[in-house]
Amino acid sequence: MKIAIVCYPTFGGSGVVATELGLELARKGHQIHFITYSQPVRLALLNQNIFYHEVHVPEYPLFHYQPYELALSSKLVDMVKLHKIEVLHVHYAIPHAYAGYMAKKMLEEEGIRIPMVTTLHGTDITLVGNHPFYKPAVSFSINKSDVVTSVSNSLKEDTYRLFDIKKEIKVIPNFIEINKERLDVNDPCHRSLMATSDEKVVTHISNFRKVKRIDDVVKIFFEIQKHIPAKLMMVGDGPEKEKAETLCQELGIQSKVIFFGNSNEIDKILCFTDLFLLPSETESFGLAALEAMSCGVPVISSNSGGLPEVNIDGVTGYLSNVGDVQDMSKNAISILKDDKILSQFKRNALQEASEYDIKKILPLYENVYEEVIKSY
Ligand code: GMT
Repeated sequence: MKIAIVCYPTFGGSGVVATELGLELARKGHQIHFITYSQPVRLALLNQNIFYHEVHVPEYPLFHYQPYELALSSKLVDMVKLHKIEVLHVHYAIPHAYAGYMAKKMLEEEGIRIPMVTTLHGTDITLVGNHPFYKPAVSFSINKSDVVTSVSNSLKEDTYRLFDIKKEIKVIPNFIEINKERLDVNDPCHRSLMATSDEKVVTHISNFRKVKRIDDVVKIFFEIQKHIPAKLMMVGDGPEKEKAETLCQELGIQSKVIFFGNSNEIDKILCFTDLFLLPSETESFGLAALEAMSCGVPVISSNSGGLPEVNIDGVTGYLSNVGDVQDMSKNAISILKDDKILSQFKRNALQEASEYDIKKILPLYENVYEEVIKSY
């Protein structure tokens, strides 16, 4: 199939999911066209099945805001015609579903009919999309999509609760490549660079936005290190990072906390991680938690949104109410203090992650494309 993928090319989960999906589809022989404003961060390789078409938005002083949706929908029209693309798959409703629908309508004027699959990722529904300024346009473009998928049951329910949606929403969970060569054989895990042999390694990875409750990450670690020798790896970048650094200084733990910034090598950090922290306010799925679990790392998380679907309480880690730093700390310590318990949680995490193996999830998307193309 010839598939166009529209996504945010950044480190955010939706962009990562869209890119990994495209790469795997290309490996299976489908022709994948990424259409976005810069090359997706995980798209290192362009090959005969992978194309990248950049959306340019020319600066013009008249515009206070440059019209990205217009440029994107025009680019979609051009690329569909040029490459005979059969289906549009847009990730993240805002503004991609809206621009995709406009492209569909423009193509229809020229006698070309093309279906659009929209995948909802989370903040496009629960935070941004729900804002009254966007809501009518988001409802409209979801209802106008030919197929709507969401990455968890929780997000599906939120979408029905928050919007007037008449379409069926199909849940296709996020995925992970389970058996991939994570580390270079000549460059194995560098745990000793980060921690001494008696120290446990705790990691958090995110875009450091408010919704991730970065303060809670630091406070949980503060409690852990009182009882267990430990280091905290903070991976990612965003608006809350500076505050987190200040909090570490105030608590006197700055020497135990390493801030990495954005990284394309999270496997190299997860390989020596003992515990992952994700105390988010809300999380439609929690891809970072799944990535940790796929490296055999148990998770301490909040119980909000789709997290309970991924992190199984008492099995792959523990769940607590949002903001309950005390409970999260207690649970973290209970896992880290005993190597036998820690090993069991690590095994469980890896086993549960295998349920989300890309090999199992990819055919679900392929079915969606095949069915919708057939129905057109
Ligand atoms: O987590 C973020 O803030 C980024 C956001 C995105 O759209 O890139 O992530 C959302 O989509 C991910 C991939 O489907 C999910 O794993 C995240 O849980 C979801 N984030 C939220 O719901 C806050």
